[in-house]
Amino acid sequence: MPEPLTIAVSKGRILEEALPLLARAGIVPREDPARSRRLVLETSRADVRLLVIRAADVPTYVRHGAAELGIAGRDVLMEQGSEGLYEPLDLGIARCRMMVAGRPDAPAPQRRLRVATKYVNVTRRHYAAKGEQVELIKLYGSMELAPLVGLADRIVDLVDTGRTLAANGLVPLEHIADVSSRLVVNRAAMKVRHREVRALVADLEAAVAASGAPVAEGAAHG
Ligand code: PRT
Ligand code: MG
Repeated sequence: MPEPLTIAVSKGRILEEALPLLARAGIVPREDPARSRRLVLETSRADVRLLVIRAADVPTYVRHGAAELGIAGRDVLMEQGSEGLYEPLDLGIARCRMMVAGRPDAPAPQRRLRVATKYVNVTRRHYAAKGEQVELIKLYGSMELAPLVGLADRIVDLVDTGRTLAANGLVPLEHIADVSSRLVVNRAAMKVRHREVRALVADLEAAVAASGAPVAEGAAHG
């Protein structure tokens, strides 16, 4: 029996939506990942195990080959870059939009716009493309608070229903990107374990197709 293939996935909404897809590919964790404290989960397939880690850490594990595959939000991939990764499949799960948001009533400031976000790279590129110089404020969460307390004029965050923005008196102002979760594959594993990896990608592709979500991107990003 060769080493199992390892899929890195984050707890929370991505795992919740990934589990039905994985199940359709015959991959069911041996314990309930929502309850288990274990970070490495064996599955019903002896050739596949799961690593349960933080969303922002998934590309790192896969890039370094600690996991051959991973499931990562496009937001995280846009922010971190997809160096060392193939991105063979849009899983169509955990969908949302990355948006600029702010207070509806705020006058334009007489200084550089202050933008709070955890996506500083994406935000820098977004404003650079518009030819605007902004001051970036890096936060790790609860971005919606920043405009309320005068920390920032705008935020860049993920929006799904829009309820979080509305609850904090904010409105979406600009659309940056549509986000869903992507399957990523370590480039070296794609070569060295080509047959196993291709077979698993094909299983997941079939699972996505069966779920009625969009299928392959076909593209391999560098
Ligand atoms: O929670 P932790 O700090 O470990 O990490 P994380 O916050 O990155 O993880 P998690 O599980 O919250 O999100 C993981 C991934 O889910 C993200 O990287 C996205 O790819 C995807 N995703 C999809 C979302 C949302 N939809 C989403 N709505 N992630 C976060 N949100 C948040 C958003 O930041 C905002 O606070 O939900 C709020 C907005 O939701 P609405 O419905 O009120 O608009
Ligand atoms: Mg979170």
